[in-house]
Amino acid sequence: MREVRMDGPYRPAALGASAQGLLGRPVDRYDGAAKVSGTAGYAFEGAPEGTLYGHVVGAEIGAGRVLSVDVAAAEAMPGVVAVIHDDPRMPSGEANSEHAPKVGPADRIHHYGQPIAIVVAESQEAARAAAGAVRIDYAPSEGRFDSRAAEVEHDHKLGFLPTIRRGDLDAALAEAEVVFDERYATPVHFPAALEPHATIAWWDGDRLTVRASLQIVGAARTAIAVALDMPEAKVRVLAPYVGGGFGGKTGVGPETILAAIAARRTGRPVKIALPRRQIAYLGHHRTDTVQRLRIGCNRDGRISAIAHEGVAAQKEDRTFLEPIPFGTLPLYAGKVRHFATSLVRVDLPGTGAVRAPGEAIGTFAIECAMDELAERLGLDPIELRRRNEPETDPLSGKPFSTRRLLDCYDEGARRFGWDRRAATPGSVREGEWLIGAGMAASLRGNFTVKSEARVTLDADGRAVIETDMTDIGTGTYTILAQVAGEMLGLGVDRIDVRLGDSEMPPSAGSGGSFGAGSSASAVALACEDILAELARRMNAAPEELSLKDGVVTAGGRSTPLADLVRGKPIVASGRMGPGKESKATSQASHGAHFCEVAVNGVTGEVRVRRMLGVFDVGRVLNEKTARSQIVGGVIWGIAYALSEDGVVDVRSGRFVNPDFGEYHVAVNADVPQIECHFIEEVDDHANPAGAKAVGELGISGAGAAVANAVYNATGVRVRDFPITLDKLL
Ligand code: MCN
Ligand code: MOS
Repeated sequence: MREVRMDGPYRPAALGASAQGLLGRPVDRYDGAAKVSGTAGYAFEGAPEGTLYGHVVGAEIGAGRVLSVDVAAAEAMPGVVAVIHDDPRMPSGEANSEHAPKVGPADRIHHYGQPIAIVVAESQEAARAAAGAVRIDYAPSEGRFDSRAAEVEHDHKLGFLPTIRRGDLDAALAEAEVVFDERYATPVHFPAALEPHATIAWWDGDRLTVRASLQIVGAARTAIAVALDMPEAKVRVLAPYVGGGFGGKTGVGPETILAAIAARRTGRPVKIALPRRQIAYLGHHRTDTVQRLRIGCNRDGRISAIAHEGVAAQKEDRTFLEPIPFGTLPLYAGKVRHFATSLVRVDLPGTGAVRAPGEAIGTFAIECAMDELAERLGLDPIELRRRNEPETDPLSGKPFSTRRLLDCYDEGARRFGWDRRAATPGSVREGEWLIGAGMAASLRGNFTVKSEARVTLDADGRAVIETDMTDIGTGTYTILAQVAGEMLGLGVDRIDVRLGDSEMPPSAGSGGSFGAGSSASAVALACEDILAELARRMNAAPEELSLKDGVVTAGGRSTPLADLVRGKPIVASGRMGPGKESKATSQASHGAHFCEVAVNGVTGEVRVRRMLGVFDVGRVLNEKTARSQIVGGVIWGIAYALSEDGVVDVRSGRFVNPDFGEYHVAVNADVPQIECHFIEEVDDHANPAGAKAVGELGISGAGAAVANAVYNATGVRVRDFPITLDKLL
């Protein structure tokens, strides 16, 4: 086992050498053919013989108690095998590593849609039909469904981002020559992954296997074991292919626990895929927010004080809290700094991590505020940002590991043609269309998370990579093959990547945009160990070794890799974890978004015409998949700015629009050409792969760039998102 903790910068020599030029290349997806040909086994597919179908019966009130459950009529329906509502471990909600689910008969209703029973039948249709025949009597009570009306708690212990109060804000604002103070609001957002939350569960004696759609296999195994009160060693979790998660699958949905309960009760495998409208209630969503942004500066725009405060909602038994000002923390200079997220308790489904928790919606406030402030000061928005670019982390004083934000502004401005933007809002017209341009900074914190991988080099000169890491559409399969191929001198067709199985070495999982850097590093370290062993077999020093196309050369001698392996495969493991360096440096990925919109002067319709961004993400592991990640994030930004709007019926605690018919994610017609460029600087402080966060970077700031462009086009500043046409007229 080669273990490296990031106690200092570290770069494996074979990555530095880049002898194959493979890492970073826009290699096609390793799993692409399997996906497009329908042979990739997603959670709901390829069930064992005799698998039954489950359908969850959810509460039809938002708060109160269950008085009685009558399953007789449902049980009598054709094809029904069991209707379960009395299992002592019935989950009332989602489980995750920070939170064991509430267990026990679900007689108290915490939110609309909470699982009350599960119907198991021979077909999906039979299960669903019988679910409608389960009769439940309720005693409803008053619920807290309106987050804007609920009591605000400032003093709470929720979330990972504590309240930060540095310096005397009131005094600093009183002294400032210019004071900016505005409020912004964002609505509920659903993660909206295309693949529904789905599980197949089966038992072999007292051993449980679940194949589920989830992001973090190891944490899921723990959560399942806790929920079912069984030893972790007896739970196996498989997630080889995941059709998107976007944070919504970081935990374990109640459907997974229910499938396991139903499989135990019936003695047969059970599978459940949640219908779209149930996902909103049984999964989590992003809280709506109200945010206040205060900035004090002098007439030159030099910031002396910055305060970003917000209110986020959560249900009673969960500990997550959207870290609203997270992205603002290291973005701009300024001595006095206040950051806080207050809490409102609501009787709605839980809020949780959705792509870029904090930054995705916090950047609406800070990046629109910077745009507004620039205009008040008569400064170009990029110039205002430039004047406030900190040299070290403005909160901790730590050096940045790498930070190329100014370069992102410069290159973005040049490529976009920013100098042609008309500074006066509403001044460019094309017929009935008003044209505008806007920009915003992008930032996503970078985390280093313990990750392990095993690499086996076999006698055919092929390498096998194993780790419990997932590929949720991100490109994990491809980048891990590239890392091993780069270091071992093999084409990606000589590498087998096996992911998403809790029996494999534990990884960081896909979350927090730490997955690629962490798991690629673990694979790199395992490969370093293999190289050391090959060197030993060649009687050479590792640095003398060069590998290409399956041939190892050292000291003028060349040997086929397969000959060196001879019969017995070489097996090596790598483990990477955070260390002193991770704490000593301030780490984030950065970028700059540029946007051009056309707003119809008659109808208020907004069309995004062009988006362009330049990003600093450390080493780019695969130019194609990294670009896809950014483009995906930018599309989210467009939708957050213009259409995504989860509406709560505050009388009932129901969502008004929990499906794709009514909850409007951006579709092709909403999305223009998106350009994405990288400024590459390998970040040796971050992890051995030198790679920083990408998955959640594209969304950060993208919506604000759209909002700022809409303002530039129209002169109308909308601070209550999304910017629907009624708000522009
Ligand atoms: N990458 C790269 N160079 C880097 C870093 C990453 O080329 N320096 C590319 C790789 O293809 C890598 C991908 O970007 O597989 C994402 O890497 P990373 O930023 O480390 O993110 P994770 O692997 O941890 O993936 C999770 C992240 C998160 S937290 C959310 S939310 C999100 C996201 O990725 N959900 C997604 N992107 C998503 N993309 C898809 N298609 N589906 C989701 O559900
Ligand atoms: Mo991403 S919201 O951290 O899974």
